[in-house]
Amino acid sequence: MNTDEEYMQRALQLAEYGRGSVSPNPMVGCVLVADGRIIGEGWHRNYGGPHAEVHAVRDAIARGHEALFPLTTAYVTLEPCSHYGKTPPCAALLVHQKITRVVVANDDPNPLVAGRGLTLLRDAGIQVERGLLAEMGQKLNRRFFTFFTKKRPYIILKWAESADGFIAAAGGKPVPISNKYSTQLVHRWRGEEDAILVGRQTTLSDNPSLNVRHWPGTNPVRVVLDRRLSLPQSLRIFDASQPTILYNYLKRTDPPTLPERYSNNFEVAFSQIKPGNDELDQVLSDLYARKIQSVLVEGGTTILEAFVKAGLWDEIRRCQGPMRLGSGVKAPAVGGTLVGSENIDDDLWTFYQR
Ligand code: AOF
Ligand code: ZN
Repeated sequence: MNTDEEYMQRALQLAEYGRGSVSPNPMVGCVLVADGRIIGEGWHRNYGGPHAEVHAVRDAIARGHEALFPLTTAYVTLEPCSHYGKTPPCAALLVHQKITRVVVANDDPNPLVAGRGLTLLRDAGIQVERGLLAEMGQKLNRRFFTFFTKKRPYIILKWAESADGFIAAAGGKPVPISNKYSTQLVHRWRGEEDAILVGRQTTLSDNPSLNVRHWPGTNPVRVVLDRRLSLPQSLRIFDASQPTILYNYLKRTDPPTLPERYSNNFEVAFSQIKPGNDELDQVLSDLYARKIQSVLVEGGTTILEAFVKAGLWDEIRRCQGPMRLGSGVKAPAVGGTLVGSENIDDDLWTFYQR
């Protein structure tokens, strides 16, 4: 006989199998238990596909355990949904199958659900318990939860600095600071987030592609702050190989009325912001409206510092390379709580959370 906690742990483990294929949906797992044993298991496998509860119910039926449903507790990592989305409501399914008790880790912050799933269950006389291993569930779907509760993408700041704390040489000249294994890691991270953001100066001096090359993965949306639209079209960000949004003061235009120099480039979208102290908020609100759940901020210092100062970040991933530069552009100061560190060859990575 296992405890509620152990079953929820199993549900969280199942949820994890959805990583990489369910976004922007959350990873969700479900375990059905009757008579002290697991009669069915499931997880949300891919975006647009059946939810965790549906897979678990089907699994139990396939194993011939349908008759046990009136004795069953469902352990679900997220509040069962109440809406007709790409699939019918999971809460209705559990009611229909006469499940007697439902234990959830987290409430669903999606306004389409937001408590209605639990109400639907309770109204049908099902015993509902919330918050079991809630912290683990929060961590698992931290992008999803941040997006809906803070109405902005989950923000990860990432940079590499020299052993003596410089992010670039004097004059902003880029110098390779981290090793090739760190680069590979960064490319993996790029594939894990919806968007990647850089400023004008970095775009001009590094001419970055902002894509995923050294690891399998999906390219993120490129987000570039180019207030006066002064970046030359010869830069890689204009190569139309992946969606790119340019935040600027000048115009919000979309094809086919793009300015002449961008006219062949339909992957570039323009989004207007107004000059002011809240420019980052404006950018983040627009990204939220575009349903971008997470953003990796890759620099440069001015942008990174602006995010740090405004308290607009959720994670910092800092790489310290072995060499000393002696002078140059100071790296931003880290904040928050140190949550881990890792040596990758001669690079030291430290991870912070707010
Ligand atoms: C559940 N079980 O396994 C998941 C849920 O577009 P849809 O129909 O797939 O709905 C997506 C929303 O449903 C998602 O934003 C979240 O609120 C909820 N996800 N709910 O009961 C699941 N993945
Ligand atoms: Zn559902």
